Amino acid sequence: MKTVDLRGKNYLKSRELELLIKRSEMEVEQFEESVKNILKDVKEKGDEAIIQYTEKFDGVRLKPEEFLVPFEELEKAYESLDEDTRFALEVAFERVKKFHEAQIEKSFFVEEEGMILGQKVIPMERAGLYVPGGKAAYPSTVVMNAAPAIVAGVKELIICSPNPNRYTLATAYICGIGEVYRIGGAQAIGAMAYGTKTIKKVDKIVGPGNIFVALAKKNVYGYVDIDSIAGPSEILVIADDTANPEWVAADLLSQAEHDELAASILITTSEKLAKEVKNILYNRYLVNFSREDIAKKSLENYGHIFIVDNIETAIDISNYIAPEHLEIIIKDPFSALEKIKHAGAIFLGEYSTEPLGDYVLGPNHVLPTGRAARFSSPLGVYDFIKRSSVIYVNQEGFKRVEKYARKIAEAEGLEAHKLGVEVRLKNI
Ligand code: HSO
Ligand code: ZN
Repeated sequence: MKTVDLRGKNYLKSRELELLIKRSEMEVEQFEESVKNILKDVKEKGDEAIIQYTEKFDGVRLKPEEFLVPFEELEKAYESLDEDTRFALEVAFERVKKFHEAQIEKSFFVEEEGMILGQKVIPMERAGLYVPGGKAAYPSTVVMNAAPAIVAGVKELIICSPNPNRYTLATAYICGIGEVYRIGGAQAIGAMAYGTKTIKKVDKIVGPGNIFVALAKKNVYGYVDIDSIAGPSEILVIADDTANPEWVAADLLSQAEHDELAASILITTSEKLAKEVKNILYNRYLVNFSREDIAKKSLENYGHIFIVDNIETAIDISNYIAPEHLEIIIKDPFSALEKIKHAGAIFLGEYSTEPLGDYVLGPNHVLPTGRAARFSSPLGVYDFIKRSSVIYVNQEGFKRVEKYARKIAEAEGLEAHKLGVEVRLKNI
């Protein structure tokens, strides 16, 4: 973890900051070819291709009727969890759903003389949630992806996951998802996008995955909608001398433990805090730490402590980085809120630790990474709805605007457009 003193410097030009900004430019071309081939195969051969690739990559030969996890297995997984874990996941699901209810968008209609114009909000019919297999399968991510879809009114929600573990299955059960397929990788994305004999095509694919899954999602975009492509996690903590170094260090570590490429950044006005946080991280928390390897590499790769002259500078740098998670642990955190321009989630004050947000508070933990907070939002109900314009005009309304339409049709040289208006004019 690097400490960089930016006091009195042209901070936005610092080399370390540049390195952090460049972090999201991933090299992916090398896998593009093979992902495209897998997708093509799935499109052409359907279930047969799914069987082949599942055998090749996941080492299991499945019959099409074995793709679907029997409902009793979901029930069994649910019952296998200890009561406290089960309850915690149920509380999380309820809280996340409740929060997302505030995002529900209503249809609207405006009336003018002779016309009613509006917008009808309609949920997508069928969505697919990808859940990675193995260690990166988080039950909280199932909750965070499922809840907004359910609140939006998506009737058919399915999961694809290679070798789904019992947490994935139990959480599917808690979220009321009965259609879980034990397939993964680019082939699962292909199945959801194009449909096969066994797996019905979806309208939208969401959820995290490895590089193959991410590339496959990019490639099927247009056939179906997708969520954004998530990069490695990020936390940026802005803290002054009132912050507790143990708490700050723990929060930085909570991102570092996700991924070797995760970025944990502290920007502080306090030299003392900078020193203490680093000391606690390396001499206490990282000693005998279960995910020491990952966290250490992440801190070495992208861990930074920036010391700055004042909180305004800290906010300026944070806006430049546009972090996925931003914690503001200063004397009056609300005073900073107005100045924050780009961040996936903003945690205010010392008790608002990111893990609470990751799991139970309610706002979504699927957030824009790699500076995408400059132009995108947390996953939400709005990602699972679409809008249709509604148009009604009677003779009165027609008369009010018809001549303008005719004029524009003339300007565009579109004769039949003009005709559509003229044939009605004769009736008046
Ligand atoms: N912090 C992660 C989400 C997560 N944390 C899942 C624990 N489980 C990305 O926002
Ligand atoms: Zn997390």
